[in-house]
Amino acid sequence: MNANHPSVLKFKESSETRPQGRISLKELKEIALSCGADDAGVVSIHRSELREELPFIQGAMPSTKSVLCIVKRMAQAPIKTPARSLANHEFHAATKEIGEVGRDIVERLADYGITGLNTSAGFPMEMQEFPGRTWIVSHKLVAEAAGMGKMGVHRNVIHPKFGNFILLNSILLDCEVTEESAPIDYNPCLECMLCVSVCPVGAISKDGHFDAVACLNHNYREFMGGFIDWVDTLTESKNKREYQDRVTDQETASMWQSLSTGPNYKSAYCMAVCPAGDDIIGRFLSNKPQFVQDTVKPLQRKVENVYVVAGSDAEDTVLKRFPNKIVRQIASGVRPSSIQSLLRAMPLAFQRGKAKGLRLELSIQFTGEEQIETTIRIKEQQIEILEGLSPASDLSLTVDSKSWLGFLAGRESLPLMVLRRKLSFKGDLRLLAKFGRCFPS
Ligand code: B12
Ligand code: SF4
Repeated sequence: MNANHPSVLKFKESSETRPQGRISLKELKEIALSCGADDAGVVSIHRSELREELPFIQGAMPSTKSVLCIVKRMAQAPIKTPARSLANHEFHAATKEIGEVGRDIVERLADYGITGLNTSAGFPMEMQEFPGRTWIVSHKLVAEAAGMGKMGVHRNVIHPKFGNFILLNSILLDCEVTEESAPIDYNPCLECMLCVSVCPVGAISKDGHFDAVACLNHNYREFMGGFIDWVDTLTESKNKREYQDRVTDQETASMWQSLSTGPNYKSAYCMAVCPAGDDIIGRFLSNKPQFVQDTVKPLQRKVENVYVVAGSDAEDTVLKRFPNKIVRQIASGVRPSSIQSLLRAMPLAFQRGKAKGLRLELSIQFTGEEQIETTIRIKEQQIEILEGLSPASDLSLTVDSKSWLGFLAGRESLPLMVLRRKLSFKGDLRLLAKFGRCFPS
């Protein structure tokens, strides 16, 4: 390198006036608010709450030392109305806005000699990881650590003042901040269970269990797995008539709308009815029956398509609790691309309603491309994925990993796999059907 290069000389001369890459919490918050955030907090990446996020944060920007969480309020009325086109308009507008707020903050921080990486509020995400973790940083975990609220029964973060009518974004910073934000010392969630009562697919349970796959299948019908399933349906249909038997014109037009204007959610009812937060709670506390009448009932009574996988807990919920809604059976479109991702996804796909009274242990030795030994235990409507092979299992399989993924995707059959020596077993193979009922897809 030429030590007398003009750029090198200029850099050396500026050592006195150059910004030092330091900032206080107060300054950082002021910048965030002046750029349009409604609230903000900052935490070090070494905070215990972010332990599991650390590799992903450092993967995106290795020099990260702290993370700034920004909050953007959303308008309540469009989210509460049964007209989902208006809710979607609000979600898209607020997502765009919070992304731009993040960009502006990053630009301002450059004046302090600080590098910031504005992560994505929603999409785009790292789709090569699908159906695994596609997001870079979990905004909800950063928000909780940075004192921006707590997750309620419905798993959305509830801000103490704005309630759950907020979107979140995280900005990775290459500087330490003189002082950190602290978590709030109570949960704004009132445990009123209105979110439980309104979710059309029963994704939210009183005991805190969240059926993410049920939400994904219905709410995200026109994104990700839902889109894959639509493409499968389109390509599998022999002709126009068969396609029209499976997909209504309204559904095709809705898919066009999602592709052209941004993906449209089908629900978000849990967010619509949540009365928590200082700015929201008044209307609920002053007249609860009226609040339910105005906010909850119109969503429960709405006649609409609800997308569920056949044999899922979600299907049972719609049939039992929402006879006015129309059950549309779909496939999840989620096909694990490796045994590792399959094992990670199993607890998410597990339908505890279908596991009632079931006590089963299955051990599988995967061979070939992915050599993994695992035992899957279903007991008391819970699932456990253990390392290694248990000798006490009800059924033991030895199976070629690639063939097993092919079987799950509907490309391979069990009898042929046995004939071709891709699968051998000890125990009653019929138990697989009982096991499979807990994972409808
Ligand atoms: C994955 C994801 C989803 C998934 C899973 C939801 C969830 N509870 O995590 C699905 C597709 C179901 C979803 C739906 C919605 N989401 Co979302 N989503 C995310 C995302 C990308 C990551 C969430 C996360 O951190 N999960 C991990 C942990 C912290 O969450 P958890 O609840 O403890 O864990 C559960 C799930 O994550 C699940 N899980 C674990 N691994 C995986 C992997 C996959 C592929 C899936 C699907 C689920 C899953 O298992 C856990 C136990 O049930 C964030 C954006 C981001 N980059 O952070 C937005 C985010 C959480 N979503 C948001 C919103 C607004 C929604 C919807 C309202 C969208 C809509 N308009 O309908 C619904 C609400 C559903 C609900 N009640 O949670 C907001 C929430 C704002 C707030 N106030 O908290 C976020 C923060 C986006 C943003 N920029 O503001 N979402
Ligand atoms: S609707 Fe009620 S139970 Fe659900 S998150 Fe909000 S306050 Fe908590």
